[in-house]
Amino acid sequence: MFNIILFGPPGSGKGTQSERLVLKYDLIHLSTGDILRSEIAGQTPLGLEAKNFMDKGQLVPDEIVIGMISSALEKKPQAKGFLFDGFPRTEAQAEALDKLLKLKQTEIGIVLALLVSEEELVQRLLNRGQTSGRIDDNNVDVIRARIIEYHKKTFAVADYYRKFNKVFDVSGEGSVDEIFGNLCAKIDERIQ
Ligand code: B4P
Repeated sequence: MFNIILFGPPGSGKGTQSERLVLKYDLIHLSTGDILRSEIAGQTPLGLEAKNFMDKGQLVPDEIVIGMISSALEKKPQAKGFLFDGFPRTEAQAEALDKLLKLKQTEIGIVLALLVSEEELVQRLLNRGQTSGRIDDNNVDVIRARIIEYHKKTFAVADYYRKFNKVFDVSGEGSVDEIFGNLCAKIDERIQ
C-alpha cells in the first residue's frame, strides 16, 4: 500500500491535482472537504454542524473529521493506497491518521506540499466562487479567514511529517500539467 498526503493552503490545487493523481496511481481519493460538502447537501446532522464552521472559514472540529476518515478507511479494505486531500489539517488529525494506518499495517509514504502565494490563492478562490456556489469561496473575508486558519493550525502539520523526512515541497504555481508532472516525479522517486 502506498499512501499520499497532498498538503497545502486553501486553493493551492489539492483537489485539482488529486483527481489526476488517483487515476495515475490507482488510489482511493479521500477529500474531507468533499465528504463534508456531501453531508451538507444531504442535510445530515453531521453536515449541519460542519456547515456552521465551514461557512465562516473555520476548521471543522477534529473529532468529526477523524471519525469520517476512520469510517472511510474501513469501507475500502482492498485499496492499493489512499490519497488524503485536505486531511490532516491539525496535528491531532495527523497523529490520529498515523494510528489508523498503523492498525492497517501501513503508513504515509509521502507528503507533497503545494506552495502558492497568498494573492494567487485569494484570486483562485474568488474565481471558483463565481461558478461553484460555495459560500466559503464567495467572500474575501471568509477566504482570508481560511488562510489564517491554515497558518494557525495546519502549517505545522508539515513540520510533524518533516521529522520523518516525508515532506517534499512542490511549486503550485504554473500550469496544472506542469505541477502534475513535478508531483509525479517526486512520487516516482519515492516509490522506487
Ligand atoms: P477543502 O474542500 O479541502 O478545499 P480547499 O482547501 O478550498 O481547496 P483545494 O486546495 O482542494 O482547491 P483547489 O486548489 O483544487 O476545504 C474546504 C473547507 O472544509 C475548509 O475550509 C474547512 O472548513 C473544511 N475542512 C476540510 N477538511 C477539513 C479537515 N481535515 N479538518 C477540518 N476542517 C476541514 O482549487 C482551487 C481553485 O484553483 C480551483 O478553481 C482550481 O481550478 C484552481 N486551480 C487549481 N490549480 C490551478 C493552477 N495551477 N493554476 C490556476 N488555477 C488553479
